[in-house]
Amino acid sequence: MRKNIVKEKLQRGEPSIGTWVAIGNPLVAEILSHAGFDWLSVDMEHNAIDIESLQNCFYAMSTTDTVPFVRVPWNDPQILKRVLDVGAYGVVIPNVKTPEEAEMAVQACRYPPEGFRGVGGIRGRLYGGPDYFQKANEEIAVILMIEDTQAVRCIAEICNVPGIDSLFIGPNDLAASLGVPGGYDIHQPDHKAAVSQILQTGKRFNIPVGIHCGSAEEVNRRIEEGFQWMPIVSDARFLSSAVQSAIEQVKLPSLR
Ligand code: 3PY
Ligand code: MG
Repeated sequence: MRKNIVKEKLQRGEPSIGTWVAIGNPLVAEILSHAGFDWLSVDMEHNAIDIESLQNCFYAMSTTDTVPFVRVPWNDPQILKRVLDVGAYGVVIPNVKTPEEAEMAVQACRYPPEGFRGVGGIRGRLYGGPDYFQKANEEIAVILMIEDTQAVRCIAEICNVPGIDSLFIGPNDLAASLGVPGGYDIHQPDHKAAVSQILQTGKRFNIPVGIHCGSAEEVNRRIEEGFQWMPIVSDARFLSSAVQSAIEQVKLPSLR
């Protein structure tokens, strides 16, 4: 089976970077996959992206070595089964709040005996290789999002669940659940304390931790702090900031 180079980096303690595919267009995904990211994560949680668009984005990414990840809409075994069957090499599962939810998420992504993922599908094997069924449990990365105070309170119990490849902090939902303003790179003290608690507990259990970053500067600082899995904003955000900055620099009289 094709190796999951991002999972290998996680296991070696190395950082990797990607971005969110929010637009859901295969050509956009293809352009991004040629840009040099380690992975791209198609965001089905907050965008108009269905399973067929996901598969088309995965086709586009497979013109490069960029590893195909997806953030599913929710922690739902039916959805997890389908995104894995169309070739996801990593799944990002939103808002996992308890060890029981963590266990269900991991088991939904693993074939028996480690889990209860159903056997079937075509593209996983076409992309991964003929021994997909034998090796998928080893290669597929399961990333659980920690973005609620309930999860922070039981973070050690969540880390005790076997088979988690990384935790990943959603700064905005975590801020909402703390009742503080959202954004990236939040310096509000309660938010910083929660982020630090998740990172330190992950380190104690030898589980990598990631966080969604708002800029390359933030990524660099997060790497220094020991974070390992970092999306930088999204395709939509990259597009709009490049367009805004170009328009601001044009010196047409009407735009001055
Ligand atoms: C959040 O900030 O809540 C996220 O889910 C980021 O991906
Ligand atoms: Mg979130």
